[in-house]
Amino acid sequence: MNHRKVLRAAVTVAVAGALASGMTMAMTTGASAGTTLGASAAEKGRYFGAAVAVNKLSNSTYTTVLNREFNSVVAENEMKWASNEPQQGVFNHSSGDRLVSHAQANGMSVRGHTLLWHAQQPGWAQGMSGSALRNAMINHVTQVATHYRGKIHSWDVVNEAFADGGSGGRRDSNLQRTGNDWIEAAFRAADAADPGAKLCYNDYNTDGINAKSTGIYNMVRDFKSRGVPIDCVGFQSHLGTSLASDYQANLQRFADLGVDVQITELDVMTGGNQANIFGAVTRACMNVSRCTGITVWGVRDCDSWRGSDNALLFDCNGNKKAAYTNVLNALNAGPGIPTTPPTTTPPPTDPPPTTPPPTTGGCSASVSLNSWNGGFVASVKVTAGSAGTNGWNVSVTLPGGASVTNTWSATASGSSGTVRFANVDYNGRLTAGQVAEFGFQGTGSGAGMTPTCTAS
Ligand code: G2I
Repeated sequence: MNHRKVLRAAVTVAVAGALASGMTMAMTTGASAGTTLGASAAEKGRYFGAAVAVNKLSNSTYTTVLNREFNSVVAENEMKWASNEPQQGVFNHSSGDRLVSHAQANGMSVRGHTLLWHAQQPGWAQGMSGSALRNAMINHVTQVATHYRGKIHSWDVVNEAFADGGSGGRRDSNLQRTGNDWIEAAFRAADAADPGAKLCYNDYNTDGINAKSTGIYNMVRDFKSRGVPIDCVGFQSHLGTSLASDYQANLQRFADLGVDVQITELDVMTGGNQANIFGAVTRACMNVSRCTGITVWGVRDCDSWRGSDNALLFDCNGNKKAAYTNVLNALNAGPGIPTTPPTTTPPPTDPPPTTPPPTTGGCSASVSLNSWNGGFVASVKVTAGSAGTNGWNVSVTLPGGASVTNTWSATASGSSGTVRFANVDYNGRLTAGQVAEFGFQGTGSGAGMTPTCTAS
């Protein structure tokens, strides 16, 4: 995470500026008000981001505002399925990589948007169904999350899967028709591919307590109770001329389920209330300690998908609007995220492995499966015994007819029958009791696999 880096940079600049102007530095303990959105949010332990159209990074008005004001970015379109897997199995990450490089060079964190969505799918996927689509979808999640592993603060793993209106149920889509478990399968695959990223569910028309947000709330509660790896919920917040009075209460009820909440695509229709609504949304986030950041959906009014709505914080020349001032003031006035006190007990661990770790030497391995009709993703945990490991090998015998189609965080020898997985460079050396994770995807059934582990 780069927030601390940004904060340090901002503080250094402020001190240097004060000295240069001959001011006497009064080292008071009062909170110093930040002067940009990113620095002010960072002072409160949060990020403030913008959606970026990568081809605009060559526009200097655009980039000046982006680099000065924001400490987080998200690709407006370039990390969507149609953009980065235009043909099945052929990945093109060039635009997304460009954004990640820009972010890294400027101390910004990156939100990933989005691994799976019913819209902006490549043509080849639109025409698929059943287990072929389920396999393609899991492969997409795995490959993209693996490509960006370690570089993404939060992924929108699934976008807009709930229906509008009063049903509170799922939206019909080709993905939904592969089975209701497609969302949890996606989260499990993303978790296996990039265990360090926060994994979010993201949607719109969830700006208060309503049937749609309650449907999502129930899904998140269910996921948390069953150990499906979900870390955050994104509230897009494409807003009109008023804000639901229970906007903050809605964020809070999700936070109370044990997930972070993020405002992910904020923009507000122009008019008398625009500045007030921007301020109110920012205050609501600041008042929820698990609201970890805000992203606006574009930099300047004329960058917005909402065209003549003038829905953003800067005009087309890059000048700050009244809405900007309200947001900055709300960031500076808001409470910070409480810092977590140092823990003396280790954090809760995942369910115990099926094979208990050996008490001396060696290593043990356990597998958890996420299956669907015709395929599966296996997540394997390797636990070092009391002597630690320099390297490890895990052997798994697949049921007849099953085969491994891809592997992450390990190297596979063979693809059917007994398959041997060896550590890769970065996860072979484990201290006693330390755990490494790897995964593989397969076709057929993965039921009943019992891994055995040998250490070197
Ligand atoms: O619709 C607003 C947002 C709602 N939530 C999910 C977001 O991913 C979504 O973003 C918008 C982009 O801002 C638009 O820029 O998603 C649209 C697609 O549904 C994006 O529009 C597309 C156009 O439809 C394409 O014709 C165009 O080629 O942008 C593409 C790239 O400019």
